[in-house]
Amino acid sequence: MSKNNSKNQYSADSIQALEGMEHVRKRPSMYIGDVGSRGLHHLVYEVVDNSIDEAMAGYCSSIKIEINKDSSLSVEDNGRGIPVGIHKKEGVSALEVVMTKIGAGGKFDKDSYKVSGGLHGVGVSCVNALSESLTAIVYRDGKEYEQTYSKGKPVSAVKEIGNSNKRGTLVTFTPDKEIFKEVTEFDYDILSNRMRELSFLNKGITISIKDNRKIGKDGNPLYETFHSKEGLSEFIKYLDESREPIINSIIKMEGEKNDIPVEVAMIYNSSFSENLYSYVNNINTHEGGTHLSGFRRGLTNTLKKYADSSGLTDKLKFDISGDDFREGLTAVISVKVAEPQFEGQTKTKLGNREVSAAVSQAVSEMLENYLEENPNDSKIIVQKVILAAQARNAARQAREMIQRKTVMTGGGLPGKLSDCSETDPLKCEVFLVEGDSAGGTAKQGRDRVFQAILPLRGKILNVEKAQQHRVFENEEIRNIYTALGVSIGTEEDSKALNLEKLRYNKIIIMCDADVDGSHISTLILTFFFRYMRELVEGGNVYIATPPLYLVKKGNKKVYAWNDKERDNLAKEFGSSGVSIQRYKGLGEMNADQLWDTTMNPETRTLRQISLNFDNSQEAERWFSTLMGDDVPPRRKFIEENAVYAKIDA
Ligand code: 0RA
Repeated sequence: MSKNNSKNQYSADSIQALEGMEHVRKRPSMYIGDVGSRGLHHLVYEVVDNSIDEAMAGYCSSIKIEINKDSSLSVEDNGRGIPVGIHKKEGVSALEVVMTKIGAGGKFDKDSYKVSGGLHGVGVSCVNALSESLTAIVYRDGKEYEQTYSKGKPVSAVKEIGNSNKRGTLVTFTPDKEIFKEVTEFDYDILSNRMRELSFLNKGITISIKDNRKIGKDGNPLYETFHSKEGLSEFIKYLDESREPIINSIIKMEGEKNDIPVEVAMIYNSSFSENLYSYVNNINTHEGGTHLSGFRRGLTNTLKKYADSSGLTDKLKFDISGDDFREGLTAVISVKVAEPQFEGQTKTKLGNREVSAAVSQAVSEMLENYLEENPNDSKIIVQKVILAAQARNAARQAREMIQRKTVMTGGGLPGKLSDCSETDPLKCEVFLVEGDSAGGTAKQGRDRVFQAILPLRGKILNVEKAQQHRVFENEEIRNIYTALGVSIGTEEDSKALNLEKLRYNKIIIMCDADVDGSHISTLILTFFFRYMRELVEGGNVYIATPPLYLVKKGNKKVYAWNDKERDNLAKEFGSSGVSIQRYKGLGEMNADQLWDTTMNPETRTLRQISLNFDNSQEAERWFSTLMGDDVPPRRKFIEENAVYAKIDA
């Protein structure tokens, strides 16, 4: 760099800034977590967070997201607009500072209460650094200003490009394909789910999302708009849409405790599962932390006190545990913390000690009031807790029975399991097959070295509707546990899994390719989702995809997996002499055919079931809709196989 070239006379600060931006490009994962799908979508959240901050400060009411045809993405808000005047310290426009200086964010605006922040709170400059191009447009003071950047570096100075009566900021960026090598396209569903969530967490803001790449049936681009007037209580309604509430209203509170803004909403439903969602500065704290433990403590203490004083628990012969207070509970906890410390493997566990007491106090006050004012509901809750405690006690006995049995028989495998000869679990897979007859074909067709077969009898128990002890008493389910080598439950955590002795790396659900078959797959998946979630999260659970048709002409035989493939093949084969065989069930195929189409690792297609932070909430809603209490749309969902479309990798 020539010293005489005045354009290149960077101040010490801007050299540092440049280095910061280059560091982001060198080590993107340090800033956005990863460079896969999560990281890509994280870019959007980072930009949107700035607009949310502007809304929280009271200056912005609308945020519009558009996925553009060229796969860039735009975020527009109607806030004050990022200032464009010269920044005193930096000597360039404030806009340029915000866009090119790591960690600049809105910090120079002391009044703004910046808490939303991305997962790492890195700001929009980081998005800029990771974009092959980014354009920022600011509408302010009757004017429209623009600056463009490439890989984080300004391509031009801030330019006034015209007059405007709008106010706000519009950022359009194209993620850099040199950085995001695997996934470069934004996923509408991922983004819209997050926008819905943000609208519940920040009531009053209107957030819309439009996908110009996808034209819907009405000829318009895919579009949704989210606006929540009530915030968390609407969130609860959404989460529990297909569950049946057992109390009259949603219990909620909103306020500040020790200067920490705390918002909580909860309800009890007739299900047996616990659904807690906790957020810190709008970030889903998947691993929980001090706010969540504060919530649990507040809930347990208050309900225990109430139950004891009600006399309803006098005759109980066993203790009520923390779990019992949360059976059938759906709750959302949202706190704002000025300097959050995130811990844990995925940095989604809140570590700030002071938050625990704040939430615990807030919850105790909220619940005490509610219980006092709603004696009928209070009684219902206490009775539910007692039932949960009784069921847990029964489940413990059932579990101890399994454990005893396992010890006595030296951990014997279920008689129905046809095991493989390989002993390294990493190389082994097990097929869970519907029915004994299909099980027989699979047993003949498999490679017995590394493939095991466990036939399951008919429809397995719907665990969504059953109490825990019924699940543990169920023979088919016990066979799954023993075959997989997974043991269950410790005294503290009745659903804790011990996966150390997992016997197969791949667990493959293989059912008929018809309505009944997909119902059975869904039942099995529900079991894994509720009772062996770690295996789903770990990517160990798969669904086999048997073909629907065999299209034949002479000695040409080709399989088809759907109607379109079948029709295309028929066309390709010519008009006459084509025969089409529809497989009604796995049992109709012979062993060779089953091997070729569905079991042979070289030729089969497995669908890996995936579950991560981005879709766990949706999965939760799907399973409760599909498998919970009677809801009309359920059957339709199952028939359309929608569950696969939604939760597949
Ligand atoms: C700093 C100061 C001011 C606004 C903003 C930042 C701001 C940043 C973003 C990012 C996206 N949308 C935004 N909207 C506003 C306001 C200073 C003033 O006008 O007094």
